[in-house]
Amino acid sequence: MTVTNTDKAGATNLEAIARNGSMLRRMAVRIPTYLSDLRENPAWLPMFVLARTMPARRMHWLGAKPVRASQKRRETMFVGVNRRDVVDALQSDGLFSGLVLPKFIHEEIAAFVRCTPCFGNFDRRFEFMPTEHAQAEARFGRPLLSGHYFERILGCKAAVAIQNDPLLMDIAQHYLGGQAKLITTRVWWSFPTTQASDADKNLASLGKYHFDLDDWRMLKFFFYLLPVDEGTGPHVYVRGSHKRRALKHQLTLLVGHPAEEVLGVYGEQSAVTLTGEAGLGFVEDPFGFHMGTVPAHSPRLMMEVGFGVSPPSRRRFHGEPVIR
Ligand SMILES: O=C(O)CCC(=O)C(=O)O
Repeated sequence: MTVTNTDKAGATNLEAIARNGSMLRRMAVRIPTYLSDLRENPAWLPMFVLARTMPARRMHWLGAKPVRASQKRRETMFVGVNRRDVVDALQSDGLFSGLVLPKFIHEEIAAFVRCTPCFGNFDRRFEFMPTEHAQAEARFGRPLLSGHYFERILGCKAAVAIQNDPLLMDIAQHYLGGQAKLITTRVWWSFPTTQASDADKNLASLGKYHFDLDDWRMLKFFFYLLPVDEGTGPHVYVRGSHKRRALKHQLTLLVGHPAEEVLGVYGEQSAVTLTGEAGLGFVEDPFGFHMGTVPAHSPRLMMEVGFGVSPPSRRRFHGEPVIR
């Protein structure tokens, strides 16, 4: 069969239509959450519009306050970590990996979540035990890509101890400025599952490079609570993308962009895939491009502690979007 230029152009148009359709579906799923953020805090809108542009961000960073020396020194659970090294790496790469949780801490959280029901795909109607994921998919008749604990995780003393560890606040203040405050604490599973929809992957921030626009300046600490290898849905971060932005990634409505487009700007070698033992922690500036990947064989159990500079949103504190 001969393929003519008209056939090729037709195929390219169809691909473009399919891409745009998927892009609109990805955006549509977040709209109820955006509207709720706007109602809760009208200052969210200028942030959401402007914080994607480098000039506006730079202006905002100028408002970073100096850190006041604390009177009492509190013990951290993290051994052998130098705050200055972490902040230097964040400033140059947007990423520091090498925080290690004590064994008893990640084991206590893993034990707590194994006997606590979680909510599938961020939806409180899909409540199930994480050990019964396959049965839950059959019961609810849909793929369940994630299982969140929302506020339930505050019932676990070890998770609260991580959230309140003084080293995290110290790093956050020295990176974001003296205004740094805790804005998220969440623990969730990402499950291997087939046929998850684009909308579910988008809500779970899986499979697509994106940057976060929840605040003007943010920092996220992530901890693996079980071992993570290539098949367990590792997190990927694009080094340097937090401080250098192509114009097309500033003047865009979308926070998610295709891998070839992102890596075309920053280079394949800038993408760091974070694998490691249970307890591995890393911290990133989530304005840099990043994503989770869909686990191929084993569920991933992850904790996030996020810092920002604006008052925390009630809804977002445990990572809960608005589902319609
Ligand atoms: O699940 C992950 O590794 C990614 C999480 C993420 O993208 C986010 O919190 O913004």
